[in-house]
Formats: sequence, structure tokens, C-alpha cells
Amino acid sequence: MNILFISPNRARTPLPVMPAGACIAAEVAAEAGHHVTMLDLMFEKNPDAALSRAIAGTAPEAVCISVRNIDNNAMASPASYVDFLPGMVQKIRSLSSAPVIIGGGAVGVMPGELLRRSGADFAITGDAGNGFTGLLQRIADGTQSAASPAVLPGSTAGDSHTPIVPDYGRWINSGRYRAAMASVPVRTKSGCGFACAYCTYGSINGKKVKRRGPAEVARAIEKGIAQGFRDFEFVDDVFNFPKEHAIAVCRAIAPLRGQARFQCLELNPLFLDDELLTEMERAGFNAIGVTVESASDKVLRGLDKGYGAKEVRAAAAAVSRHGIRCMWLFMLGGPGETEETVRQTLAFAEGAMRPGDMGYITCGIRLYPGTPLAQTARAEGLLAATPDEMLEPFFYCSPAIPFPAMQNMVEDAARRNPQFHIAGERHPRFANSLLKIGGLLGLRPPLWQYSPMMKRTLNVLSFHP
Ligand code: B12
Repeated sequence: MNILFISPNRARTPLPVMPAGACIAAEVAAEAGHHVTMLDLMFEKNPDAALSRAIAGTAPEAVCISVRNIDNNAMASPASYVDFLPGMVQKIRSLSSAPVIIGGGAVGVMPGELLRRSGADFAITGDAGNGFTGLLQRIADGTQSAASPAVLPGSTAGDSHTPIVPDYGRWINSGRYRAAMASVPVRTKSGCGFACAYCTYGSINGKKVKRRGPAEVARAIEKGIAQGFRDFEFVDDVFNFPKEHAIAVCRAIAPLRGQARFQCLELNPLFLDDELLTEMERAGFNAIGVTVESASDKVLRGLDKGYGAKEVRAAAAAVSRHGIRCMWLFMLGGPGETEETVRQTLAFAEGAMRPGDMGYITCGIRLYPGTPLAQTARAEGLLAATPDEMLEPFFYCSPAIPFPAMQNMVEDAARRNPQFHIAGERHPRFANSLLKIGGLLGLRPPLWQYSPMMKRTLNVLSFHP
């Protein structure tokens, strides 16, 4: 079949991310024998015209849309990333009779809701495996009716063998992403067995962890290096669990040091120790992120994180004994949060951040259907919306602290210390220009390492964006 793949993501904050999922799914469809064309809208000046051209040029028999984001997760300045979908599907229908399939990270989070809202024919959850290629085959054979919209699993074998690093040059303008300081996303496993009260990860790729072989991961990175990439980012749900797997991956990629730099933002403090950090240093990691969330026992319990303030402090002590830059990620406003616990977390953050580190703070927690936190919110009378209505963002904020008070405390901290960044805070205008020319200036990912320097400069110039 002729298949048109669309990657509609145009989000530039916190930075443009490579459409890894779209390219992998496109490659899976091509390997199954289809003729696949990719339309990546990230850098398109006129997305509407590009879509019309692509449909006219490819005469698709199926159109696949990769939906990565639902919204920006920011309570203070919420922005939808799926508003365009119904209009896009309508436009496709006006130009083609091909069935429309949606898949991608966002679809794993709210499949039924996105299927209904978009007006597409099929929503595929999880990886683009045999469930996806089976659907394409049935469409090609004429045995799959598009009469009733359906949510289908992307991989029914339970273990997907999708490419880890696709052949980007075949699908997208990879030079544009490199120039925008994007790193290549690499997944060493999928699935997440943790039960954090707010999180959707377990519903995106399942609760069972499916690992890729460390040697296979290293070969995929070599393939990326051969495509001209230098910066790779591990995008596992939690990179350091199981810890032995993370260590095995570090050892497998260590010989590539010198040709590649590595980052990862999803480290659980419970499994972060000197042994792992030493292996990461040897492998050539230049930046990590620790998803601490809070430094208060009460709040961590409320979020069901499975660790407490003691473990958070131990992770910070371990990080301080090594030389890798670190972004500390916090999520304020969970059950049990009060002024006192916010103060506790901010004090921990200020103590943990070394020069060159950063504290990334989210205030208020996005509620997703089916999560324990959504149930808590309903029980506390804070959430009345039906799951279908939750494509609009609803947030949890502890009744024990008003959201504006919490936001003020965090803004005060960010004024005192430019190493703090508040989620949803707009980049200063000159940061966007920096992003555009960063690659040419020889700046290296991660972009956030330049943020405190930019803020200090703006403060000196008394310029507030
Ligand atoms: C790592 C990560 C990041 C990193 C990305 C780093 C990088 N270099 O790429 C950073 C921190 C920068 C980031 C930023 C954001 N992220 Co993020 N991120 C993730 C994470 C953990 C992994 C994403 C990833 O790359 N996976 C690996 C790829 C290969 O998998 P995939 O994209 O899912 O694709 C597979 C399937 O979905 C499927 N598939 C994909 N497309 C298609 C299409 C079809 C037709 C089919 C059939 C199948 C299919 O096949 C693929 C391969 O099997 C996910 C959560 C998760 N567990 O998935 C959140 C996630 C994608 N992010 C999310 C969000 C919200 C954001 C931000 C908007 C946050 C913000 N406020 O800024 C930004 C947006 C950035 C942007 N410009 O778009 C949400 C999106 C859904 C939602 N709730 O809105 C997720 C799902 C987490 C969540 N909270 O639920 N993110």
C-alpha cells in the first residue's frame, strides 16, 4: 500500500524533539512491504499546504498520524497540542478516502478519547509492532472494515523488535534537528512497573519491562553516529531500573566514547549510586536528570514514589561525588503538600544544585484518567470531569496550599537563584534565537546547561522577558 505518515508535532518548548516514534513506526511499515512517505511538520512554514501536497503526491491508501503530546502539562499556562487533530483528519477525509490511523505516546495515554475527538478510524496503543502491521495488512487485503472506529494494541506479541534508532535521513530532515540541538532518542527497554500515583507510563508501554540487549543498543547508536549524530538521549521510562541493565548498557556503549555523548533525564533516586554513576561517567554521559519530585516524606508517600527523603538525600550525595551535570526535577502540589513541604523541597534543591546543575520545577500535577491521583481528586471533590473531557487539562493541587501561593514561593526561589526553571515558563526571546543558531555556534546539548547563564545575563541587563 501507499502509506502517508504524518508527524504533526511543532512544539519547540523545551526544545524541538526528533520524531523518533513516527520514524520507527514508518520504518516498521516500510519493512512490512509498504511504500511509506513521511510528512514532518516541525519546520514546515505552511503545514496545511504541505498536507494537501503530500496527499496529492502520494495518493495514500492509509494515513498514519503520530501524536506525541496532548498538552504542555503546565497548570499556570496550559496549552493544548491536540486541538489541530479534528481539523487535520477532516482535511484528509476531504482529499482522500484512505483510513486514518493514529498512534504515538499521547495515544497510549488517552486512546479512546483521542480516537473520538480526532474522528480517526483506528487508534493504536503502544509500540508499532505486529498489531500495527497486521492492521495494515488487513486494510490492504480489504478484510478490515473502517465502519466502526477501534482502539487496537500496536504489538500483540508482547515483545516488540522495532528499530532502536531508525534511518532518520530516510524520513526527516535530520540536519535541521541537529542544528536545533536536538539529541537522538534511544530506548533501551519499554514498560514501567512502578505505580506512581499520577503517572501514565505503565499505560503507554505496559507494566512489564521488556529489555533490549546492551550490544543491540550499542549497534543502534553506532548506526546513529554513522548518520552524523553525536548526542544521544536515553528515553526509557526509568533508565536506571533494573540497575544491572543500565550498567550493562553503559559498558556496551563505553567504547563509543569520543564519538558520542550521552544524556538521560529519567533517573529514579532509589537506584542511583556511585557504582552506576561511575559506569555512566566511563560511558561518556555529559548530563543526567533525577526525577526526585519532592524532598518531603509526606509528599513522596502521597505520590506513591516508593522512596523517601532519606533516599533522595543519598542520591544527591552520590551525584555530588561525580562530575556529571545534573537536572533535578521536582513536581510540587501532590497530596499532602503544604507551605512547609514546599519550603523543604526548595531548600533541598538549593543545597543539591552544584554550579552547572539545574532545578526544574512543575507546579500542579496533570491528571490523567485511570490514575490513582485522578481517583483521589474525585474523592476530594476536586475533579468532576469525565475521562472524555480530560483531553482538556485538569490538574491536582493539594487543598492544603493554594496554587498561587505555591507558584509565588517557586517564583521567589527562581528570582533568587537562576538555576531554577519553572515548567511552562517561557524561554527568554533570545533563548529561542540561541536555539536556532546553537548548532552553528558549536553549542552542545543539553540546552538547559546554558539556561542559568542566560538568566544571569538578563538579570544583569535588568531585562525581564
Ligand atoms: C523522553 C521524553 C521526553 C524528553 C524527550 C527527549 C528527546 N530527545 O526526545 C523531553 C524531556 C525533552 C520531553 C519533553 C516533552 N514531553 Co515528553 N516524554 C518522554 C518519554 C519519557 C519518552 C518519549 C520517547 O521518546 N519514547 C520513545 C519513542 C520511540 O516511543 P514513542 O514516541 O512512544 O513511539 C512508539 C509508539 O508510540 C508507536 N508510535 C509512535 N507514533 C506512531 C504512529 C502510529 C500511526 C502508530 C501506529 C504507532 C506509533 O511506535 C513507536 C515505536 O514503537 C514519554 C513517556 C513515555 N513513556 O513514552 C514522555 C511524553 C511523550 N512527553 C510528554 C510531554 C507532555 C512532553 C512535553 C509537552 C512536556 C513539556 N511541558 O514541555 C514536552 C514536549 C517536547 C516536544 N518538543 O514535543 C507526554 C505526552 C502526552 C501528554 N501527556 O501530553 C508523555 C507521554 C509523558 C506523559 N506525561 O504522559 N519528553
